[in-house]
Amino acid sequence: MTTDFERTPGWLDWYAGPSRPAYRLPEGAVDAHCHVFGPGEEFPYAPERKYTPCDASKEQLFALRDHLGFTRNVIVQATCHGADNAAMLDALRASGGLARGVATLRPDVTDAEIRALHEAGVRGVRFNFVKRLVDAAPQQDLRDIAEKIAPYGWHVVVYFEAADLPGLREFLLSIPVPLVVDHMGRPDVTKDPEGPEFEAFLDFLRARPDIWCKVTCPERLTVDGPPALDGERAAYRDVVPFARRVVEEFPDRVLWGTDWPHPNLTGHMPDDGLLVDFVPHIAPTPELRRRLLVDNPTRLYWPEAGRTLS
Ligand code: 0GY
Repeated sequence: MTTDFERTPGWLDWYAGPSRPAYRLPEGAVDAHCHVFGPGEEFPYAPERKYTPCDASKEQLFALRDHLGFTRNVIVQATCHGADNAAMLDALRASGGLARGVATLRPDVTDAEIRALHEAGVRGVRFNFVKRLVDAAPQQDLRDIAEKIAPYGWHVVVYFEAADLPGLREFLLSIPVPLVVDHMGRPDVTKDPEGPEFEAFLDFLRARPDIWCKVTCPERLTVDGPPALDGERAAYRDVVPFARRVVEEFPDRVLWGTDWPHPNLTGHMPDDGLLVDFVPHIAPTPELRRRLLVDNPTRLYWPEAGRTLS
């Protein structure tokens, strides 16, 4: 076990000074998947964590939001903070209503605690099934949590890898609230985007009209590596056909976010400006981009404001 002051070996610092995207984000765009980490001295990392990140504060996140041209953030609880949502809540409170949150809960959470989280801006709970990040939770615990959040209109964010979908599919489809899938269920992008594995994922999205998908994390999924600055700020090309299929088939149920500060990347740390430039490659029309970046996340996280929010 590492201490708060020893980072996991191989961990890279987040990319300071990202470029300004060539693609100009539409007014009201939401970064619908990002994190805050610590600072560890104020918000200690969880004893059960599988990695220790570098600190990544709310001030740094809000500065990135403004630099890239986003209006709002959805801050997702990461496993290194376990079920202690304090750092995320602190960021929500400091955001002046410009951030919503996704929490991690224990099954014994009380209704009063959920109500307080809702008032602070939490709108979802995350179930993480990625084995390198968490020990498996009993499905009954997850069912209990889903039932407790249902009256608040929250959704469940699920993070799993493509190989685990067949075993999880039935359980996930039985969860009685909307689902949001992180990072397209982590497809193996060396496989055919029209092949059986990704088709099984699309079939999962087709199974219920309230399953949403984050078409995020080309920097995690790529095997070709980061884009070369070849004059057109090239996208993560091997990931594009996967994300584009999802955007085109489910234009009203897709979300996008940076995943800043990119936990657990050891190969390369992405330039968030270049990540934003991935978006026009996967959402090729202004209408698709408006839905992906503005309408869909606003409907899910700020439904009271609808499209009048600017
Ligand atoms: C992500 C991805 C990762 C980490 C976590 O909660 C987490 O620690 O989700 C990952 O390592 O793939 O979206 O933050």
